[in-house]
Amino acid sequence: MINETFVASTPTEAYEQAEKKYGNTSELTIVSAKQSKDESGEIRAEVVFAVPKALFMKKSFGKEISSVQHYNEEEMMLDEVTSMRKELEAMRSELTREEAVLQKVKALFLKKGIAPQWLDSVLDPLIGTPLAEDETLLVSYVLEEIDDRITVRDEMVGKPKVIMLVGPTGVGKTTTIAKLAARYAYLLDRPYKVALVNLDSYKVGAVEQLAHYADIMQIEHVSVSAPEDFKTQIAALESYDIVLVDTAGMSPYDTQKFVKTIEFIKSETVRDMEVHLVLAATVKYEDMEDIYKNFSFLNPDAVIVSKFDETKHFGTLLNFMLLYGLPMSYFSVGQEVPDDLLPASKEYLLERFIGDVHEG
Ligand SMILES: Nc1nc2c(ncn2[C@@H]2O[C@H](COP(=O)(O)OP(=O)(O)OP(=O)(O)O)[C@@H](O)[C@H]2O)c(=O)[nH]1
Ligand SMILES: [Mg+2]
Repeated sequence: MINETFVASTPTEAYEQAEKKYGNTSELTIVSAKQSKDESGEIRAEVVFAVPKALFMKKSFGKEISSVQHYNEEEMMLDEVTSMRKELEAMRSELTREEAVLQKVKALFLKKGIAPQWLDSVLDPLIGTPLAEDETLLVSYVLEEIDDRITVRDEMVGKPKVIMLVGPTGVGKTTTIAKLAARYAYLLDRPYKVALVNLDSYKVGAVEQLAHYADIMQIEHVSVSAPEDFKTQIAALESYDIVLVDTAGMSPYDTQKFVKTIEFIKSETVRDMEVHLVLAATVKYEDMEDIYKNFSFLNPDAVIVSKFDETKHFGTLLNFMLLYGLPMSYFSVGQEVPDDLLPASKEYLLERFIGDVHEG
């Protein structure tokens, strides 16, 4: 309750003032009433009413004090909740947009044959960055990452060496050996002295296939049937700049004998020996791991990509390079000996891959 004093010349007038203010006086209680004379002798009546606080606030200031407070608090809270909700919605829509862009780009590269683990390793750190909001930028970024991570091995013909080609059956090892022989012997800045060694003796017709190329090119050619003879043969070819060794194509399930042969040869050979794994560009995703398992014991120095002309899709091949980090040395781009061989080039491969990616 609030004690409110009404002053008038008579108590009746004071009462009337109270009545005027509050409409009716049923909620008011008279606390006191007194009459006195002021200095000029005028009568002065003072009536004090007890007025309920809410009523007093309402009639004096237009609003009840408690409802003013409530209104403000409620309004402030409501405002806060609304703005928080707006912020959350903005964040959520940003996240869902980012997520959608990331998923779309990931799906695109997955479809092209790039492994999910590799894609995650590249895309995850980008969550929350502006790159993740723009599909075109993100695609370019992934392509640049691929470009950064694949490598090419320079053609090093400066010093004498033995180059052995290994790889699955029918990928083009013998054909590539013939192309390389022609390249080194006739097509570079100067002719190199080249010899061919055939370790492929347990395949019918293998010796003849290589001998045929050697005869046409008039290049020295020997065939080794027992691994133990290999060392002697290589030593006998010491005066040659480049000795190219053809090996038997092995199905992934038939490698034991081959493994023993090559391990023996690697440990016995005194000259520098490079091992190039021949991998067809048409390699199937499911076969990749087996191929790597079967040939990684030889620590291949590089990969020769064959049958480049037989596909438009290079994702699986790129995936192999990304996962195993091997450099590429040559691309075989057709059956023609010696023309269809190129030194490996990232631009050449990526140009084709990018074309494929943009086709969607
Ligand atoms: N289209 C195309 N065909 C190729 C390429 N390289 C090789 N070939 C063909 O693939 C087939 C097998 O080639 P080879 O060189 O005998 O393969 P290989 O790896 O020596 O085979 P094995 O000794 O049996 O393991 C032949 O018909 C070649 O002409 C290429 O780059 N593109
Ligand atoms: Mg062969």
